[in-house]
Amino acid sequence: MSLQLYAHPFSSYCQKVLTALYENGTPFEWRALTPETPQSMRELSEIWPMRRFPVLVDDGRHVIESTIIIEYLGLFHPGPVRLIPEDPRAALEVRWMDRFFDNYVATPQQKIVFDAMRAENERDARGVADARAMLDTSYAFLDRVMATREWAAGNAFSLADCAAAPFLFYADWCHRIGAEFANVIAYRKRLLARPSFARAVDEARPYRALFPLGAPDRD
Ligand SMILES: N[C@@H](CCC(=O)N[C@@H](CS)C(=O)NCC(=O)O)C(=O)O
Repeated sequence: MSLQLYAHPFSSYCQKVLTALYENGTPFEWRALTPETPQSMRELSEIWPMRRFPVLVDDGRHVIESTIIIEYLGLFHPGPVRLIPEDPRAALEVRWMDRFFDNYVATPQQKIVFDAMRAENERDARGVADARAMLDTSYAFLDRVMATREWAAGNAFSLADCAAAPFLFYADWCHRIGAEFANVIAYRKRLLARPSFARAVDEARPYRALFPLGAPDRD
């Protein structure tokens, strides 16, 4: 099999790529970054010294960054579901919403999680407060966008929804989406019902104890 994915099932960025792979039933080999397979982490360090994941390897070619991996899959391993529209104008909206979810949902959400993993005396209270404020701003913005859309960039499921699914999933665990943002809550539910993302969530269930803030008893 030519495609190998270095990933951890509980990682949000990995779930973003897994959702894209499952959308198209694209076959790949797991290189799981779990304690049982330390060799995979050693290989990842050699491929990508930042040791961030996921990383895709295609017949020896290294593809890094979740968005680039999904773009790459669309170009070199396309399936029936087109996650980036052919029309460049429509694609621009998809790419913009993908950036929105990465920069303004995943980044503050990761800040809160990584802070909770630090020793008490190394925590950054101001940074976490800023991250929570950014999430509230993002929820409010997204609520207006989703008032007229089924999926993040319109009527078709896309790259932007692959990003939104895990990022809103964990953002809500870190900083609950307020009841006033009914469109965001409904969108998050639609994402959870999408079979590709539901599969990624199910595969990650055994790892919920790893969530540093304590995983809520839902989803
Ligand atoms: N910009 C990267 C972000 C990847 C990322 O932050 N992955 C997390 C897992 S969700 C990670 O590698 N964490 C390990 C670390 O920070 O050392 C992407 O889009 O792939």
